[in-house]
Amino acid sequence: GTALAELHKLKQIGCADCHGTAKKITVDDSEKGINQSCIGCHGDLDAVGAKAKAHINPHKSHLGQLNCTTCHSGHSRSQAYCLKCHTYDMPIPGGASPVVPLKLKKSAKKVETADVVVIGAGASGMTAAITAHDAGAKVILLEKQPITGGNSMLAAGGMNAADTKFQKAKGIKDSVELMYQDTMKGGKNTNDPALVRILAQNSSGSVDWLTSIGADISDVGRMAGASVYRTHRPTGGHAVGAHIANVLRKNAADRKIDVRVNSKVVKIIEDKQGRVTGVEVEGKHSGSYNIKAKAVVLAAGGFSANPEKVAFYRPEFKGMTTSNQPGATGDGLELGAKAGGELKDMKEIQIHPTVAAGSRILITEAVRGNGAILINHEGKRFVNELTTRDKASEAILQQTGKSAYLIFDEAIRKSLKQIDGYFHLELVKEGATIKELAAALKMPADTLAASIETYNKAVDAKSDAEFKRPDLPRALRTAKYYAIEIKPGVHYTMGGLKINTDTQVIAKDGKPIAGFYAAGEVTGGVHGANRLGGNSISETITFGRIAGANAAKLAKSA
Ligand code: MEZ
Repeated sequence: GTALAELHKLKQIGCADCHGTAKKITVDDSEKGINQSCIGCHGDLDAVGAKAKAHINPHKSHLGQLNCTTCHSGHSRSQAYCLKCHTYDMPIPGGASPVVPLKLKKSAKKVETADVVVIGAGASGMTAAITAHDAGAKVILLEKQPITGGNSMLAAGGMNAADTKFQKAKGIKDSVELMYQDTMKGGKNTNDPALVRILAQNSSGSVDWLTSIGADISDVGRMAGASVYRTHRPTGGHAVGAHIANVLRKNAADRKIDVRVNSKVVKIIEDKQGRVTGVEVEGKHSGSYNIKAKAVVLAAGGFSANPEKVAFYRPEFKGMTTSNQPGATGDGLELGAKAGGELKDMKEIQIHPTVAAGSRILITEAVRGNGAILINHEGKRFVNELTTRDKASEAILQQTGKSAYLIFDEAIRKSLKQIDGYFHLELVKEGATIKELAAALKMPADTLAASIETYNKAVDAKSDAEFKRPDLPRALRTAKYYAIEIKPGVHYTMGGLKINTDTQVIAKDGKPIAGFYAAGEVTGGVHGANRLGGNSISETITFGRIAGANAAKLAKSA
């Protein structure tokens, strides 16, 4: 194989064309300079994507604007980032090259300074960084992955918030108290009540904040375990995560916040009194360096994509697929624990009932929220589709093949834009009639037809006597009819670092660790034993804002 640098040379494109003419070639960890060279010749991701003919187009993906070097490497093997989760046939120039990493001369270990360092560039981290910056702090945001967005980028269904202007405009009656009660009940009352109060009280303000910085979350749907329509998402029912990640990225870029990808924090540094004073970073090209900071915000996410860690805490989940991005390995939890933080609820790992069988693609709960039903291989309904995730997953695992089908019709398809993506990914089976769909699924047609008929009558009667589904938004009567085979998969880790309502990390002695804040999935306590769908994005924005504001306040007072 030939590495990309060699392929360029064959076309008379020399080192200086990509790296400039400086005597000593240096590449920054985020590879910004080299990416500008790629774009200068080839055009940006959108321009290249527009030319591509592939059905699954890596230049036009849900990940948004990536660096070219996320997939293309000049001196070692290139590989589409998509293949870390998907199994498409996705050849890439330089993909067969031998791995001979270029040895760049690393400079002597340096020490930088910042007011606030944020670890992890998912929604919590980006929100904290933007908030701290807006409060006047000099911020450095560090991300170990080659792209920003974290797991938030994959969030599908929406963001829960109570008593918002969008609910009011739609005549939906909700309250902070009801969101609090639903969240506590969903978490089996093991949540930290003070944190749940903060989540519910600030949720509407967080929707306003996101809207004020350019997000569209005006559509409101319903998720399992919620008493009312409370899940905010983009108009038409597009996925929330990719949209929010793009808005946060743009806001960070517009403010010229120092965001560094390929930059892994390997240690949180403390002084003799146990006060957090900075971080040690391992940069992809620059090697090891330290950043001295007045406050550190840890927002490094959970560990659903770390099968060993999942199996350690929950042996029964061994071998299960995950819906998470590859960086969700839980290193942040270890960093926080080594810096003295107490871990709680580590065994509380959430299984999402509907991951497309044989894949890592989450089929959003919003499909059920908008009316889809769950049918087993024998053609029968078997559960209230809007029960909490733990109960729905348990019910699916008891069915033949430990899987089931999500069944919906054209009306449901049209009600939720995200569903188009599942067609694009060829996950959907269909039939012009229920009989045809049953044939495609090799399922007894009479049983399937009878199950759908019984369900439709329940919708007409506004009462589901069989399974007590609390919301029956649509009967399934509009051809075509569709099915996606789903299996439960590891989706979210409720446990993590103990924090207080100011997002300060709490040590084993029960006292806050000075200078150390945490927000998002790396923390434990907000969700108790079971998180409600839509509460994660809500948590990331609310607690990210609190962490950013408090870190900046501390930094400015120091
Ligand atoms: O919060 C979630 O995990 C969520 C809404 C997932 C989904 O099914 O879309």
